[in-house]
Amino acid sequence: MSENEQNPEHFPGDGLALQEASPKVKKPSLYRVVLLNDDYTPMDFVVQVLKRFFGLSHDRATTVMLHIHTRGRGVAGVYTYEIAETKVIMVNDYAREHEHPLQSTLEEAGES
Ligand code: TYC
Repeated sequence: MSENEQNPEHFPGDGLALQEASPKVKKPSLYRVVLLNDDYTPMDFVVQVLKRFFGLSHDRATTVMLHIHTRGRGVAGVYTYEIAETKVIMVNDYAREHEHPLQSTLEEAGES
């Protein structure tokens, strides 16, 4: 037996300054998908986009569309980066396919 183990006053680690481990997991950053107003995209089309790609009810989609129409921009949804990026691509491709100028973009929203 070592001298230490025989000593009744010995506590393992006593007197050692231990540094806390740095956190291993990070809160995921969130991103807003923002739809922009324009003069040409039909209101019905924007409502359809908000329902189809962002899962909004008809009433909620109409409210958000009118907000964008009057204020210039509005949040369609908040997601982690890869999902938000995919939504932006899908909306912009869908609008282009239908020959409407509707555009969406990403905006950092902080962490969850
Ligand atoms: N301003 C368009 C119009 O008057 C409607 C519209 C709403 C367009 C929202 C884009 O993101 C948009 N037809």
